[in-house]
Amino acid sequence: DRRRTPLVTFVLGGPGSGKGTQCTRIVETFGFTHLSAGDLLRKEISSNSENGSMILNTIREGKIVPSEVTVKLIQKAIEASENDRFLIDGFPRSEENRIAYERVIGAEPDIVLFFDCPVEEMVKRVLNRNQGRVDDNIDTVKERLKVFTELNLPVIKYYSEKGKLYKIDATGSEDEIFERVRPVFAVLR
Ligand code: UP5
Ligand code: MG
Repeated sequence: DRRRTPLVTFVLGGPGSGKGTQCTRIVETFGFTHLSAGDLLRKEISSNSENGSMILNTIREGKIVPSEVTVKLIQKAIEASENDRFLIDGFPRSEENRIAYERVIGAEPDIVLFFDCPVEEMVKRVLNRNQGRVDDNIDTVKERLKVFTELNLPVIKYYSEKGKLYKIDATGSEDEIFERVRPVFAVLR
């Protein structure tokens, strides 16, 4: 049977800092289940749910979807999984997100990764991605960066003060970055 409290890692960093890319590597090596909050929200849009158009507009503007919507999607995904270790990618994006998660899930994350990447590099990666995301254009990227600085950095600071933060230099090749991530998980039970 699975542990009553799953092992949760929050994966944070600005737009294009490489959260999704590194999560794929962590899944392959350490057997986590990857829950990207952005992917869960994009799935809601394509499934024509009642919140779909609100979510689409919010993402297009680079703003944050109401906490209750995102937390519910994360909770459902955790409950639907057999796994007992999760990477929650791109969430919480604000103190309000963080508090809503802790209230609903009833636990704090075990580990918080922060992919620290220079702004110019993040912009370059996002604009080169070319996968048709409605928010991968220069205007939305500027707003995403602003929201990141104003609302997400305080969350990162909070976990740093709690001693849960692992700040990873997110420059260099994907392999080089993963070698900085590996030691965080290599010591896990
Ligand atoms: N790439 C990756 N690593 C590289 C490297 N080392 N060198 C060169 N290139 C590298 O990577 C981005 C691109 O860079 C890719 O093309 C990759 O190949 C390349 P990726 O791994 O996708 O970076 P990631 O950090 O995941 O970037 P992403 O754009 O997904 O981050 P965001 O945080 O902006 O996007 P997310 O999907 O999490 O959220 C989108 C929107 O959803 C938000 O703006 C918000 O409106 C909404 N949202 C909420 O409202 N609430 C939530 O909780 C979550 C999302
Ligand atoms: Mg991503």
